[in-house]
Amino acid sequence: MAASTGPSQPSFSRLRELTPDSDRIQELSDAGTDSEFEDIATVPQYELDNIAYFDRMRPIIVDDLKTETSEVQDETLNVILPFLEGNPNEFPLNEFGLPHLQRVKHARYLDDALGSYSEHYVALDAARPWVLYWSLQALTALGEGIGAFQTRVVNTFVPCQHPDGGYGGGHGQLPHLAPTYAAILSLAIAGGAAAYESINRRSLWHYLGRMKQPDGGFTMAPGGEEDIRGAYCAMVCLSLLNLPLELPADAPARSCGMTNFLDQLGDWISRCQNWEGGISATPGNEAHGAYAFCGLGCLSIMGPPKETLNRYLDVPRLIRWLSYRQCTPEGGYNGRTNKLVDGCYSHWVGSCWALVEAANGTGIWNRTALARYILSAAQAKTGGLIDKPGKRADAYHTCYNLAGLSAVQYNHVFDEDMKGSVGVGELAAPYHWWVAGLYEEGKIWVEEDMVDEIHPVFIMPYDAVSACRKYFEDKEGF
Ligand code: FPP
Ligand code: K
Ligand code: ZN
Repeated sequence: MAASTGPSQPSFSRLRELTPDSDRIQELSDAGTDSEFEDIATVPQYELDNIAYFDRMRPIIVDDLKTETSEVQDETLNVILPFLEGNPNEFPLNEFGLPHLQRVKHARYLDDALGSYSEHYVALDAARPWVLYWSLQALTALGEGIGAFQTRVVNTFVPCQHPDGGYGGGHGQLPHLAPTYAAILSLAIAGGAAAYESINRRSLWHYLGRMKQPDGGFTMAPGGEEDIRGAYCAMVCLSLLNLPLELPADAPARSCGMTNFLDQLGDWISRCQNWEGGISATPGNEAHGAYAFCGLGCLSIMGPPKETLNRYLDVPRLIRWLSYRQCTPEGGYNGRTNKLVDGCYSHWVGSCWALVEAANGTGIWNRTALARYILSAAQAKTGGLIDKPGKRADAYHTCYNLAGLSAVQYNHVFDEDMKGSVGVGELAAPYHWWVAGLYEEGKIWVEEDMVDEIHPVFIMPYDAVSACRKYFEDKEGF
């Protein structure tokens, strides 16, 4: 190999430069060049046992080109590493040396999140249905009963429902598919006939019909943006509420010859997979973890993942892109190429794996490292979960970190032949999932750090999913 044109040799100088503990990094570096695991004397035993060697060290090969991107990545690593290697929050540790899940603090944080807000939060008004969904879902993930909120949830959403169908953020606000999705999930989590019956399914069906576009996708609002969130949100509503797949007579897409909500939808999703292998908001855009989950969720509602994912996506290229989202040594995920780790992608990317595994059996993810990021770096000292150390907790990051932790802890399987009392009729594929057991290999949590199982397509409790669908399967007409 000609030295002048070959790849540059690994240089450890920048590793030292980045760290306050240069001795430790020197040790890791020496061990790296010699491949001598035993030399890493300062690494606690739990890490040696459970966290793969290369997953706990700084990058060996560092590009000498400095850019804004590389600098912010370096700064971020310096903020995060102390949380992976130590315990700055002084949380009680489990037997693997990682912080316990701070269940009591998180539950208290979520109770607060469901309370009153000062006028400073006015910008959040249109997202009120989301705050309810994130908080309720996160509470159920922590195993907390939400029965006490049932009536309040119904009362909150009644005035958000628009007379022409769908939900807005509050009384008098225009409907939009995002708050509609959050409202339907919240009502389904709350459960019970009062919650279910509060939903005007007929007007919602018409509303969804107005979102269907001639190219197969869905807009988020009348005349609004068409993106893959729309496709996922529409499929979630149609399936959970057991609405007819036939387009309503007044759906504008009928004038282009469409008759069914699924017309051209798979092909439209297919066009959202880009050259990176990931999935973007709309055809031709940058792939992003949140949109990847929407795409996979949508396809997993349209039919068995083995059929739909393999028919409409290049699954091996998708797997490659998803696996590249896991950051080393952070352990958590980023949402897109060359961006920063963030706890919410524990779900947006982490929850893709169950769906991909159902499609071709292959998940390339380090569950141990993801759990380490969530427990060590994504728990706020005073409760709630976060993007990364230094950020404030919010209901969104609390919900999706916990959903990611659940994805890590359970093995979900799709069973084509599953027979049950629920899951007859249209869009019935998502009622064929069950939890086959716990993930054990390399686990670094104990019982106390377990969250509840979460339905891999809807991101809410399994029993709330089947109870809602069953209610509307048993009901005649709208
Ligand atoms: C980039 O933000 C993030 C996006 C462009 C996508 C956000 C979309 C969702 C969270 C999905 C919503 C899903 C439904 C079901 C409505 P950023 O640039 O701040 O973050 P990044 O640097 O991590 O990409
Ligand atoms: K982000
Ligand atoms: Zn985030």
